[in-house]
Amino acid sequence: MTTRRKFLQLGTLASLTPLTKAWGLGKSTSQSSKPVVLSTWNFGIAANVEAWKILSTGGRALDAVEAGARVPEGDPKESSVGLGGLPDRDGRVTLDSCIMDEFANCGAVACLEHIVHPVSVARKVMEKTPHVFLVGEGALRFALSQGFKKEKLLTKESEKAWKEWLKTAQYKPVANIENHDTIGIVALDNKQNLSGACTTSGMAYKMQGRVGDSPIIGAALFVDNEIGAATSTGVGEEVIRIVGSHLVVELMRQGNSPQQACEKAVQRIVKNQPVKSKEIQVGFLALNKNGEVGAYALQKGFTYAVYNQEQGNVLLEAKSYY
Ligand code: SD4
Repeated sequence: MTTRRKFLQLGTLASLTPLTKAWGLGKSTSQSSKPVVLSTWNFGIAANVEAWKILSTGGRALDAVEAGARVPEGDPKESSVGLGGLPDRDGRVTLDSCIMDEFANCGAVACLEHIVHPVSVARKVMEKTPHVFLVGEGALRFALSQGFKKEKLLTKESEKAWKEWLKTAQYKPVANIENHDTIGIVALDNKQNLSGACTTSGMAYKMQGRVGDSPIIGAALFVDNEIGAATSTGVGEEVIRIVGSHLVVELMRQGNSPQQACEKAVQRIVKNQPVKSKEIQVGFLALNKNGEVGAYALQKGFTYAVYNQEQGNVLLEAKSYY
């Protein structure tokens, strides 16, 4: 797993660039830098590379975000997304994912087991069913009917970590910011269309059946093609309480820059949870129609990757409230 500690050693992989300089954050410039893609955490760099192959050749943002999310999903070394994700307290790897396009079409799955690429199942829900959201056994059955293969997602490493955890079985549903990471990815394509996707294995050792923000449209992901797109990571319960990504997009609609919108959403969490917010991590990413980006988190250490033509693929650290 690439931890945020290792992020500090990633100098050769991607340059750390001061946010305000590189991305014009906070400016109300109409200067367009499309296409652009941004993704959460260090694995955002690799996710962006796949997304960029599509965006840079004139492809659709929807295809780009799906391709990007599939990267950490399929990486057994990432213990927080798909294959190799840390299990719930009963040893079951259950995945949550959603996707949304420029027409407000959306699809989602939650508590999905045995499928390496839940984002692609979410897309099938969006495209092949009259529904938005399938969960558990029904989601699995649907995935299998669409040709997805049933696989074992619990790797030796994850099983070992789970067995170690079982010795004390201490569960604090607060951020231990090393025990969960989610791929959230939003993109703007050449035609100026926006899309986004989000996938996670959720909080490690969660209660069976627990679902966080990641598959919930409006919470961990929202796209409004007139305005912008947003995604979140961190303790999902706090994001759900403020319907975070929808809030960020609506704040942009009111005239806030992506950066201001992310900051106001995080401040809302602090206002709701003045004590708890000191101990947990939540981060937001936002992208508007002009290709401007924003990022903000409760705590230090929220990294994300941005890729566009001018800057290439850069790993940045978001500013934080604390
Ligand atoms: C969840 N938001 O299940 C996810 C976890 C996460 O970084 O984002 N971790 O609550």
